[in-house]
Amino acid sequence: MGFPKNFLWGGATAANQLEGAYNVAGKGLSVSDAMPGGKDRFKIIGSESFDWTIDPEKYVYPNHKGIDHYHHFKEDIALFAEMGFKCYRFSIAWTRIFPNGDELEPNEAGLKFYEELIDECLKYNIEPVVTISHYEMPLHLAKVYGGWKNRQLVEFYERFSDTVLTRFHKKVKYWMTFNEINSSLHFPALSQGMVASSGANEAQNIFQGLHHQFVASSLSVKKAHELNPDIKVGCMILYATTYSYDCDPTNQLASLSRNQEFNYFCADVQVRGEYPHYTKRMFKERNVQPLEMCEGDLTLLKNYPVDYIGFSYYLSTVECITAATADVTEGNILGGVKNPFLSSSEWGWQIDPVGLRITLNELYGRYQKPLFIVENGLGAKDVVDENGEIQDTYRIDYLSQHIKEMEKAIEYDGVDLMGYTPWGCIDLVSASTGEMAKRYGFIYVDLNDKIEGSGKRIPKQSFTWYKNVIASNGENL
Ligand code: BGP
Repeated sequence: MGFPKNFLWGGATAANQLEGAYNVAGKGLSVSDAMPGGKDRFKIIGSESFDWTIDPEKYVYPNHKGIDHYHHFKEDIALFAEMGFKCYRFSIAWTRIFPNGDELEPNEAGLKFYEELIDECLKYNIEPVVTISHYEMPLHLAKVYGGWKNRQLVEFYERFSDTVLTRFHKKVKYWMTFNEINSSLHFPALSQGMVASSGANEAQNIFQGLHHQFVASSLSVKKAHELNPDIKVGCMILYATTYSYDCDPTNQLASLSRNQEFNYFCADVQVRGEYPHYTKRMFKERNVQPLEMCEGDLTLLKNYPVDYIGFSYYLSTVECITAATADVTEGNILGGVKNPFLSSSEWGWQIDPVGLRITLNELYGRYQKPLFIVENGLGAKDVVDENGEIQDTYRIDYLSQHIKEMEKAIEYDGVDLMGYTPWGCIDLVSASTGEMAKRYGFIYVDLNDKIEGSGKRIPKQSFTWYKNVIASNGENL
């Protein structure tokens, strides 16, 4: 029993974080290409007011080189195959297909690259799982159009999405429209390419941008199903289970609101096809005026919901509004009242395997559609020992504890879980820090934060462990 026979074990990456070759074969600049590594990065991704006019070509930013997967994808996919991957989640860089985003014709060299990558996966019977847009929208669309708050983005995304769906619909069954669509509530610059317009209400822009993304996502679902009714298109939510600090009803209500607004708002629209009831409260509290919509938008959302719920899960958070002095975890990306029952990663992300079982139950109970954990993992500073090996037992512990909870959710709770693709299955540039030091992989890549080094790939201890997990369909943890 336990995991279903056809369970999709695999790993996940994103083009901007590993491909490198940022200006090769006609590729344009993306918002990620315009971001430095290190401390400055967090200021940018969390702010709507980043100055996109700084010329990224004058600097060497980490995403420009990544791990040069562009030139090493065959070697990397061979290693995934050696681990026994059933699927591989990656994204298509929008800027390889439409370098500026507003062209009418796609760049054939970009399409060809992904065709080869997909064929390489299929060669090993690895099912490709494609994210259409993962933090790599064309910089030109941010600079000139102001990002997703501009309705024109729907048309540009639709052209991009139609192009890749049309080209690859016979080879790729699983798709996702936007990576962590709700992350714009935290990182509008990275997620929506937002540029501040003077005096504008940031929340107004973010929700307007989200509406445009919802419409764009439904258009993708429509197109995909027209091309091939068997295709499954998912949403992708950044999910962080949020607990109440204590049983004070005031904190309980606050955590309920937090879960609705952060974890469910986007999924409610994308899965149920309509804006949820608490939109009223959210907009009122943030002084968001009614969104601009075109005729037919709401019908489109209703008619073309997603087929499954993809989500990332790394941590849980605590909501507390009554105690002004609650302890806080250092550097927690999602704001962090400390949970005394949990430990944290070096970056303050609170490790919570049971929270994953709770999440699976909450999501399945709410939507009754298949779930897919498309990101999970432990960022850590791995060390190569004197024998040239990486003994990442902490990562094995983290992953095995989460897999055990997944199994309970399937076996005892009856949740329909399609697959599991741990994040950064090969070391890559971190999204929040822009550095290599925060590693997630089963495969070590010999590069430092300045992307200097041999680039050599070395399987870690977790590589063999995960291979056994997959071979035993989750029995040998
Ligand atoms: C998610 C993103 C990924 C990835 C991951 C880990 O939010 O979808 O792109 O990077 O988090 O985050 P980080 O790299 O900041 O540790």
